[in-house]
Amino acid sequence: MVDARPVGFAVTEGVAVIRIANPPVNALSAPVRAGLSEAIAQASADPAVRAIVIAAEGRTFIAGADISEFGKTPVPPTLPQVIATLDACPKPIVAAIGGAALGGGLEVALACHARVASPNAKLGLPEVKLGLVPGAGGTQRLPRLIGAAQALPLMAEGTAINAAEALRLGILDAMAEGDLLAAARQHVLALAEAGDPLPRLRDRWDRLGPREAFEAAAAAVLKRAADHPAAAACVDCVRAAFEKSFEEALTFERETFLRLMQDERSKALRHVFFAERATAQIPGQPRDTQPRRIEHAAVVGAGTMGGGIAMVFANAGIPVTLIETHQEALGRGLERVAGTYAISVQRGSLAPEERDRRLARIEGRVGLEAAATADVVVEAVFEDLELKREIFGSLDRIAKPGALLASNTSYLDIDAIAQATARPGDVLGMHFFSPANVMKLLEVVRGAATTSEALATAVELGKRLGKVPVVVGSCHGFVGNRMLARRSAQAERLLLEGASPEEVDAALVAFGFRMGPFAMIDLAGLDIGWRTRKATGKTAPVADALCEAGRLGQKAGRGYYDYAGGARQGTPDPAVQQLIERISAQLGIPRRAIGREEITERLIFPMIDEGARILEEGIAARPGDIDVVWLNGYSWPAWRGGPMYYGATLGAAHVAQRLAAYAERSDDESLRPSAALSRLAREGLGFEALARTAA
Ligand code: T1G
Repeated sequence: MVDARPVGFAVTEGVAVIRIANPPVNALSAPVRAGLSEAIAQASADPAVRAIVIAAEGRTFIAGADISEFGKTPVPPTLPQVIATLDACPKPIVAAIGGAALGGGLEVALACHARVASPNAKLGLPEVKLGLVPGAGGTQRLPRLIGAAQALPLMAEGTAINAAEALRLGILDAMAEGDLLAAARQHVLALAEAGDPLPRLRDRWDRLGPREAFEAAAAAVLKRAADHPAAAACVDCVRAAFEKSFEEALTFERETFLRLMQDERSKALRHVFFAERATAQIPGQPRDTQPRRIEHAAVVGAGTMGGGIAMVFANAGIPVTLIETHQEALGRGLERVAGTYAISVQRGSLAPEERDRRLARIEGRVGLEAAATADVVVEAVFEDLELKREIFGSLDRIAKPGALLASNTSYLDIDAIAQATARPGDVLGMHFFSPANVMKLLEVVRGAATTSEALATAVELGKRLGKVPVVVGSCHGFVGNRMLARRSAQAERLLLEGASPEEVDAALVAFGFRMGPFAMIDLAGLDIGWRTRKATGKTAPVADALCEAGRLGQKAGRGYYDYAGGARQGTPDPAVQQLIERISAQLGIPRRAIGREEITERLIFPMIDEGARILEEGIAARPGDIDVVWLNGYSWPAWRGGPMYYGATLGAAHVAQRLAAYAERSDDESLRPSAALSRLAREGLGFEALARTAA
């Protein structure tokens, strides 16, 4: 009978096993910290106990501090207090690490005298991903175990390493091939019998390694951490190991941790952590819905997207049939896939034998009949509704019963596609983002008839493919592209009113994006948007004029910018400025100098307004889902939390007021705040209020 408390205690043959059981990931919540502290004191005082093992139930060791407690009043004992108890224990303690030992979980293990792990263990200090530094001794103990120069990058990047690497580095003392607990007991008894003074990391100043090596590692971190205060703070904490006593350095680390805890970036990153996990809860879905088993996939269309999607399945170990209508198109598609893998092999990011295994999982076939045995079929053909309806009509006849039928369409009506079949319940959108084998976001688009089981299958499959699946409703552009359209419209409008492409791009880069809208369009190619606008009867005067002038972007050597000599970095082109000014004049739009604040707000605030409409229409279930879409599909800066999180920090009233002012100033009705946003502003409500109203 497992003790109801989150920490169990049992003594057998002189070894006290302290067992943490706090599902799902043994986070160090207040009850766990209290239980751990009591158990260590009990074991220390018990004369029958010669040695101690700390173990954990379930699939992880300890996933770290309980992030849901952050920002609340700390409940003693704090983790540093628990770790101080461990550190003061007069009896040998070994950590038995099965699964993940992350953050505070690794810090607990580092305070033990030794660490034994199973081969599947993962160890790391990921606090920096939450905008924090390790706050319970990690910045002092890890450098005293493996050297400061090796420890710093691990915590500054927050990467998790596997057990083999941890053993090689010296974080682990032994690997348990079989019974982990037995191996840990054996190790700790050997420590007890040796009778030597117990190894204490606090005393291993000698293991820090050369200061110069640390400073070189620090310089490398600081070069990459330009706008990442937590990574820079890791440098300061580890440097303290060279300059302060252990206790003083621990105090410095704790002060740094608590300061960063209050930082807006950390709050945003903690929001992202939970928002990304909340997307797995599909709105209105019975939690016990069982996803179907996917063992074989088919992808229809061997173009750029189809080939990329086939790679996603192959990379996840799922055999996939890549289907085309003609052999030559299929051949081109397969060559493109092989070429993409070859680049990864050349870069050293993919071993040749793994490349071969993945390629072997991709079978090229001509004709839709090849989809007959697939458990999931992803259509990735040209963005033409009639063509897609025709394909789904055929798939309805060919695909096996229960197969998931998905379209990769980026904006077309899923219901119209589903109605081409007699099984609309099995039809949904799986909108991958280009390049499909790289981008994390997967919009799972639910049709009116899509069943819960089909949705659960697509979400489960998305996670298995290494994607971040977000369930969205069907409308033009779903969530991401629908909000992008608002930003793109304003980007074009700002050009016509007097801003230059480089001023617009610079504003978004200063906001935190890696690239501005025009550099991004030049990279992707102006013809993609041009084709969509022509198909939907829309216009964008500047973009259309550039396309008509053959300025299709980097691939054409010029777009919004000039890429003379095949340059990757575009340079402003006076011809573009003249073209813009000419169109402004033709449209009778007066030009003026536009400041950065206005540019930034006119790019970002319409997206927030569109997000409010999306919530009210029920196209997204939660504001956080919209944030996850933009973080994983459009490189929204994670330390700003996402468009809806950012909007919430400003308040709906502020956003609405600014939009109304810009609408007046620019005489642009598209800037006027929507009814949804105006209601929130009037009633002083948060964006989640809209999600509740859209049942
Ligand atoms: N605190 C609270 N809840 C957590 C949690 C945590 N540390 N980690 C996971 N969860 C929840 C998560 O929200 C989800 O809940 C469920 O557990 C399953 O998570 C002092 C201060 C361990 C690799 O950053 O990386 O220690 O949605 O879906 O895919 O220096 O969870 O089911 O309700 O991710 O199997 C540092 C974060 C904290 C590790 C497992 N630790 N967690 O992955 O499950 S800061 C981390 C993970 C710290 C100290 C500092 C992963 C995992 P729900 P999941 P998974």
